[in-house]
Amino acid sequence: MGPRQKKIIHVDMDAFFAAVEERENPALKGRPLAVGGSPDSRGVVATANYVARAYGVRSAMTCRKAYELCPEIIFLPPQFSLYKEVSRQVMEIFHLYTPLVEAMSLDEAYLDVSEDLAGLGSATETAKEIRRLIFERTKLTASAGVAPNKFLAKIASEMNKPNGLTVIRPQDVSRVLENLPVRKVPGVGRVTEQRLLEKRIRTLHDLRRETLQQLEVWFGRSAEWLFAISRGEDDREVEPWHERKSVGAEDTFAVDLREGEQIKDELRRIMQSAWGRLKRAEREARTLTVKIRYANFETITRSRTSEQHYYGEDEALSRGIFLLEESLELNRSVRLLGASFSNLLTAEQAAEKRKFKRAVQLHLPGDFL
Ligand code: TTP
Ligand code: MG
Repeated sequence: MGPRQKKIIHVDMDAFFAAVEERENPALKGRPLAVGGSPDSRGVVATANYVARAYGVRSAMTCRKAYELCPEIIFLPPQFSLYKEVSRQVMEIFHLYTPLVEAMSLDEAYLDVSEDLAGLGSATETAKEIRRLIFERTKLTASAGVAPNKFLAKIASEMNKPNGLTVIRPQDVSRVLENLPVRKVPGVGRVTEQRLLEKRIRTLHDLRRETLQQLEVWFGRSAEWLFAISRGEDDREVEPWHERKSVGAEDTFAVDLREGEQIKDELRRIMQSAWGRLKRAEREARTLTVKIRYANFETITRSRTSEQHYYGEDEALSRGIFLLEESLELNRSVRLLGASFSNLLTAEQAAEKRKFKRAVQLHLPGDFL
């Protein structure tokens, strides 16, 4: 018997922030609307409703550009607490159908419904029921995709936006991928896209012509992923607890360190590297640990957990140096130093916070319409 056939649903709310605003003020319906800063500010559009999108207005576009494309556009300031509350309601609905829910952001999640826990008969029926219940409880629409894996489910949910349900059955996969631009593959950004285009690979169909060996020559470690995706294969699990336990860096020195200032400088450098990793992993941490190994291999670790908040870079650095000074025994030489962050913010929380920050950076002026 082959591996179990997975059934994944990807749900994504339609024009989320804008849709919530329309719901709160029905007079806005049918008018072009952007949530974000005003046209004379340097703010950007967090999202636009589908009326405004018809004019070409898009997320992350400057408000000035949005205004040029659509002079009648209405700009509204974001109300995050409201969006978060709606998000909470939507996530609660998902959990009625399966505990295997991986939230990607406030308005988007993957659900693994391979096992029909809700007893609705099929993944498609489950997706229908979820969309129905979201509308009933929030008066908002969501689009959903049903497919044998995450990648295809995400592609599916985008295929009939807004307010659509798309099912990709195993036998539909090659037809769906035929004309799919490589840019739609998670992990393929502008740079990789450009490199693929240079090899005259525009769609997943084009990509499929290449051997794994050839892709390895061109793309190194990304080759396997590209190869699998070009065949519509994706074995990533839905991970409700998607969590890395710790992120850190350490260094063993060529020559043992004896001098206090030098030890501090080295720790600072290691902490900066650990901090960089933490940020690249898009995590926040409440616990910081410093590790010291003396020349005789005796190793000590010291940690600090902040009860209230997540570390900022400066605070983490000075706290780390403090831990070092507190515990370092004088006149002993140091063979290794390390620093790590743990007690990390979950993927779900981190995604939520990221989106929040992106939109907060709009620096909203007071003159909203
Ligand atoms: P998306 O799901 O990407 O966009 P959307 O829900 O507005 O529209 P649709 O899914 O129908 O295409 O993002 C969800 C919310 O996240 C969006 O309403 C606003 C916020 N957001 C930003 O603040 N900045 C961004 O660059 C993006 C893409 C989204
Ligand atoms: Mg959305």
